[in-house]
Amino acid sequence: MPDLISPDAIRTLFSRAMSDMYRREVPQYGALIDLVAEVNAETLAADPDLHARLAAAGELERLDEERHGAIRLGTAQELAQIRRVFAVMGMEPVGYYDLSVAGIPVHSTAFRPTDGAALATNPFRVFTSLLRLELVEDRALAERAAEILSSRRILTEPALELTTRAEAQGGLSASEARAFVAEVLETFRWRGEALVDAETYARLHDAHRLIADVVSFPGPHINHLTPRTLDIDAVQRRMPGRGIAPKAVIEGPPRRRVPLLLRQTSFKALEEEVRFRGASQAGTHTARFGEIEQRGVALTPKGRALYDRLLAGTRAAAPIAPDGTGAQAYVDTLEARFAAIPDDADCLRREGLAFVRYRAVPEAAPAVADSVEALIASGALVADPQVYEDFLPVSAAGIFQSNLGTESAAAYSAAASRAAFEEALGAEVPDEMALYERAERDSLEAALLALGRPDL
Ligand code: OOG
Ligand code: NI
Repeated sequence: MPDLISPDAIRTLFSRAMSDMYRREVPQYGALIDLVAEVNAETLAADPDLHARLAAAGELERLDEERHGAIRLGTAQELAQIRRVFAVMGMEPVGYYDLSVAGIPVHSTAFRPTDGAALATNPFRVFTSLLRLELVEDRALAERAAEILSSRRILTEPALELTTRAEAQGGLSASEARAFVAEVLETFRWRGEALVDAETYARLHDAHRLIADVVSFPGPHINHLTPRTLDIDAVQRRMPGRGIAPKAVIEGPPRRRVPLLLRQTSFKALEEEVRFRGASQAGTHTARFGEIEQRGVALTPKGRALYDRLLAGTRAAAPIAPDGTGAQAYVDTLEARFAAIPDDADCLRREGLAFVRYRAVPEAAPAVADSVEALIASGALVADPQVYEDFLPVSAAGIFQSNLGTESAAAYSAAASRAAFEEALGAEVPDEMALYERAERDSLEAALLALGRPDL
């Protein structure tokens, strides 16, 4: 039996290899990484409190490593295989996202680490979408697409073998892990060789650009990798200076002193050369793009309901035209409406709007304390905001739409189908809320124990 390395170490190898590959494939990604590193360093230098808070919560180490990617899969078999591959790296499916309401024929989950230690080591996540051919009206075209997809194999033989070995052994050795990462990288590499001829591509593209992107190529090329910034507004402002054109508005909540959930912005997909089957001349496809994110505190179901209501109200009151007209009015409306959520970490906790993670500072323990609140007031019990580790369906739809160029797409009438997604995956997708709840509860229990007050 070989010496096995941890799934966290394999995930870090993989996340770095993906980043290196994407840097070579999409030079603008490298420019964005450099810009984000610069803004993060400036933000930390200008805000010693933030620096101290992130350091104490163990969040500083993960910052430079932190990124998420996105892939789009064609079949249930592909999704089931990818689940096994990600499991080797300690990534589990979390959450169900229905994008059909925004006119995008997919449903999705996020593969990510779930326990606190693994998240602190490297929170690499992959937003993974599965094409829903049943939503395509042109049934003949849907059948043709299914046929094309049925013959492709997205994993190399060695990748499959090493996945099976990891399952049998309960992990991989260091050398096996290196081989595994190199093989799995092949699945996500961009290949300009289409599986289809130009005419089939055009028909798929006319049905939906996303369908052409999923079906026409040999595998699920990684379509973006997203670094985490501490100040998304600063990065957005400086992007044009680096030759990068961002979308009109930042998705998600407005700028706040205590950042909420997730804010994201992206730059448009690149036009890339493609060789279609049987064609003498190269064609083009727009596939890959760039994105940045700023992560804030995870909201409780109560906080999330408030967020969803305020966002929906803003979108109805101040819609943005596909050409970006109305962006400023939208931002103003968003900021005004979000005043309904307190912008103070302690208020958010006390009002049950945000999830926290507790830690003990025994040196500060008071002689007497008759409640959790008293311990918090004394400084012996600290409540750090829990980082939101997931995605937001409305934001994800906005990101899809801006890089697909389908801002005005009408919703599909079919309902969400979590059950069908779980069947394809071969597993249930846990609700993300349960994970934050458990982390809060477990951390409180451990901190009270450390303070000698398990009775509270
Ligand atoms: C995924 C778009 C969603 C996010 O960060 O919300 C996304 C895709 O375009 O495949 O990446
Ligand atoms: Ni993304």
